[in-house]
This record gives sequence, C-alpha cells and structure tokens, in this order.
Amino acid sequence: VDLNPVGASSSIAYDTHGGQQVGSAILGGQRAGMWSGSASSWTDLHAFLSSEFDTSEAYGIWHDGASTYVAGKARRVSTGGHEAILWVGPAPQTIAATSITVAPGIAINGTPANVNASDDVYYTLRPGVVLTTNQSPIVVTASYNLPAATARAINAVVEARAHQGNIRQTIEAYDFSTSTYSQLNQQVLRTSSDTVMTLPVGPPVDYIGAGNEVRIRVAYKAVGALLIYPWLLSIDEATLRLVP
Ligand SMILES: [Ca+2]
Repeated sequence: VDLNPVGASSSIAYDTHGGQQVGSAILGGQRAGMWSGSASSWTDLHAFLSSEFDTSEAYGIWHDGASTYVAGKARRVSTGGHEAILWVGPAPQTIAATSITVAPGIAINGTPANVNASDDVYYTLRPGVVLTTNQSPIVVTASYNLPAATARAINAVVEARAHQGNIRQTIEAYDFSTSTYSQLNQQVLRTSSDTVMTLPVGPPVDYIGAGNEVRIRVAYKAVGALLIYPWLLSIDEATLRLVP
C-alpha cells in the first residue's frame, strides 16, 4: 500500500482491516485527512472542524462495526493552543461476494459463504487439473455488487493461509475500462498464520461494471519444492471494504 499518495502529505496511521489511512497535508494550511491508497479518495477531515481551528493533524484510525474513529489534534486560533480531536464517521461497509467461482480447483472443506467474514472458518481448496505448469491450479473468482455505481474508495480484503510453504497468492481486480485484470498483489503465503491483504482497487470508476459489479480474482500456485501433494489452501475472508 502506498502510504503517501497525496502530494505534500504524511501518512501517520493505517487501518489494516478497513484499508483507510490518516495523516495531514499542506493544503493552504496543515489539514487532517483520511484516504485509501490514492489521492482521489482523500477526505478532508479539517473541513469537519469549526472555523475556531486553523490547522489540524490526524494520528490514529480504528473502526468497529458501526463507526470509524480518527484521533488527532487541531489548533485553536484564539489561544494558539492545540486541542485533542476525535473524528467519528461511518465505518467502511463490508461487501460480501454475490458469487464465488472456483475453476480450476476443488473444494475440500467449507463453503463459499465461509469467505464472507474473518472468523477462522475457512473455505479450503486443493489444486485442480491444469494443462501447463504456467497455469494456476487454484483460481477463485469473486463477484460483488455495490449498492451504488460510484464509490470514494474500494478495498479488496483477502485473508488466507497455505498448509505448506511455497504457495504463492496473486490478487487481481477486473478493470472494466480495459477489459483486463490488473494485479493488486502477489506474495508467498505464510503457513503459521493467515496473511491479511487490504488492497485499494481503483480508480473505482474503472473497476465498477454493469450492475455495479466489482470482480476480484485470486490465484494460487506452487512456486518451489512441495513436501506434500495435493497441497491445501484455506481462505478465511474475501470481501470488499467500501467507502461510499
Ligand atoms: Ca471465514
């Protein structure tokens, strides 16, 4: 994640499961802001303060099921002193997949609905048949339908673990403007714990198709020596975080 996508800004804190980050930018004066991987998602938090304050900075972000909390400070013009500020706004919405397709790949345990939440209940897959070694033998395609055709920010959240080493995960999002997938992240998964990826998808306008669809593809492939075949792969969560 680019922690500093906004010009002349500094990113102080990042919400791992929400995909939002906070800091400040010099926009006239120093102004607290929140964004999600790109400058287009910038929310000017200073704009929510009264004119009694002339500068502000944000230092921390956290969310629960209902709200996002941003902690920071602002300078009161009349005294020149800084005062602690807590901004409270809506939490990013979690969007579960409307369809999950596994091809190739074979379900071993669990159901596609098990990827709707990070709850340590997994959808476990094994490799399917592929014709060439270049192909990924597990490919999961998830389709999501947003409540609206526009979004301030979309993040893909994928939480998964491999059951042995050398299993590489590639996460892509479908760009409807070019009719191609673009890669969001690629890395070898841990086996001792879940790897949680929260990845900005954007600009949102290019990644929202007909029916407000967002499409994410996650592929798994062995990239080194394998101790056991078939290898297994468990997905705990594959959802979107939407900032409307
Ligand atoms: Ca789960």
